[in-house]
Amino acid sequence: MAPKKRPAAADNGAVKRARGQQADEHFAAKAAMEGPIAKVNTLPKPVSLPLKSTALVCIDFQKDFLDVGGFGHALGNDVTKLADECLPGAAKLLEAARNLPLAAIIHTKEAHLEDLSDCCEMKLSGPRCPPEDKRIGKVLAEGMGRLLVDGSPGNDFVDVAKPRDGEIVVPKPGKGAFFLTGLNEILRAKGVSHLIVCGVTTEVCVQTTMREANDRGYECVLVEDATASYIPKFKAATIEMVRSQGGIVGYTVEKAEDLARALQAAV
Ligand code: TIU
Repeated sequence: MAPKKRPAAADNGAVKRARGQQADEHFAAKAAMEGPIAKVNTLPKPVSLPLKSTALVCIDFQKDFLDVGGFGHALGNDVTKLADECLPGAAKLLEAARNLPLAAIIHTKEAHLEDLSDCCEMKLSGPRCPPEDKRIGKVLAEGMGRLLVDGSPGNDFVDVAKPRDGEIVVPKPGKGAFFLTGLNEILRAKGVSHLIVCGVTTEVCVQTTMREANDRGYECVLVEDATASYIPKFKAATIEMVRSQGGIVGYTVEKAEDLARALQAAV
């Protein structure tokens, strides 16, 4: 008897509709053709960054991840080495970006509503959660307030990476900054094609966001000394992954200082 043929996925109406959506409604803007263009010594090959369509994206530089008594600590991590590893680099990027004609400076924060209605059950109380008193919405250390809850002192940005007037803050309920946030619409409205990416933690929110961005057509540059992980070998692995296979997720640059100099040289 001839084996039964499985219907091709494309026969399924829903799949067809999803595939047929106008892709360019979701894609990054085209790279700016006019204005300064920085040549940056990235890996796996050099990248050209058109300043007018490049945004700096700072991911989750929050006390919840960098300070004792925050969410990262509640998960059982040693959080004490993160700040020294990535904040000096982040400060250099922010200082440079604030003096350049970039398209935007974006700060994301992993932050849930006070009633936790935007926190899925799995993240709130699922089997992979820490013990009950260390979960999202609980207080681990008095001065920090409720873990990962918007408006709590511990959910705020660390001083070095605090947003300034005119910069965009994007609260997000997930690890990726594109999920349930409107970030894509913000970037598209500002004509962004390229992202300079820094933040914590490298293999969690940073990598997830870069993968989301890459699928939407944003060219991403990850800045190695402006990102950090609780688990150093995961940071190293992420950097290698991003630039493997010809740059499957994007580009990497070792030093914020070198990137800042290349941006400044272009104007
Ligand atoms: N746990 C961990 O490494 N990170 C997170 O939960 N969030 C971010 O990376 N921001």
